[in-house]
Amino acid sequence: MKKRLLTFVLLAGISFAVHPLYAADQTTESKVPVAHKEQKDVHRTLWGTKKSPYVRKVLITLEEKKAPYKLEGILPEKLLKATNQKIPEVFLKISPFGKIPAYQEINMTDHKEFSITESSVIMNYLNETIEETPLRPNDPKGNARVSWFMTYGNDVVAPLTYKILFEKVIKPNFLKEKTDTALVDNILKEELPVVLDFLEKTLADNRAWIADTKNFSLADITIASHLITLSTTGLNLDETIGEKRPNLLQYMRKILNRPSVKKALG
Ligand SMILES: N[C@@H](CCC(=O)N[C@@H](CS)C(=O)NCC(=O)O)C(=O)O
Repeated sequence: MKKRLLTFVLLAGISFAVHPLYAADQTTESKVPVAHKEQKDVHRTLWGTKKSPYVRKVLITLEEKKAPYKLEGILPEKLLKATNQKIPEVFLKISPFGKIPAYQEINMTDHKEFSITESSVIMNYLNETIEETPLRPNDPKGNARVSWFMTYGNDVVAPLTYKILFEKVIKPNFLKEKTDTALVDNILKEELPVVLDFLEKTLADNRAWIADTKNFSLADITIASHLITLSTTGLNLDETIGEKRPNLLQYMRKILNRPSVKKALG
């Protein structure tokens, strides 16, 4: 019964999670005023593990922003419980549902604390409050495309890649349950190819970045973070994408070579 509840909650988490041909006058500045001074003396802590695709999204964002931060290693509450580990009270304060990632910052000037969960919310907050390397374009259309691909990544890509992670890694290693290999095979043969074909078609349109922005954006971080999950489950990412999707292959290689991504994965 306990196991069933845990499985349900984890799967519910999935559904929560679940996306330079640009106008010449595109600037890379965020329209949202940046709280420069306020953000200078801020201590940031990210709670989670590098193995989580949602934590990965925030880690890459922090690295792109060149923002100092501390990664406080922790598993989600459900997995801590399943493995009889202590759940720090402070973690539940900043992450009321015990999910990761959870983000916390302390302003060292006035000692005020702020915390928030939900990977996309954290990413947007970091982008709005840290001036370095804007990760959303300034024009409304480009910005809307970034939001669209972030949503597609979280609502369509992640439920598939996370299910594979759940079956191949979480179930055998944490829940002591067997992998449903038929389910994984079906995702790999039937469901994932539809997503990969869509991404290939999108990139074949001669665009450098998934949301057709001039620069790397939160959309790229979202899509790539969820696809990288495949390699953390023991699959070969290149082989899974396949030679018949050359644009997606090249796109993922380009992203995997970014220092921010290397650091987030390292
Ligand atoms: N929508 C959330 C999803 C986060 C999420 O589901 N994280 C997983 C770990 S990868 C988790 O904490 N699962 C435990 C749970 O669902 O209780 C986000 O984007 O941050």
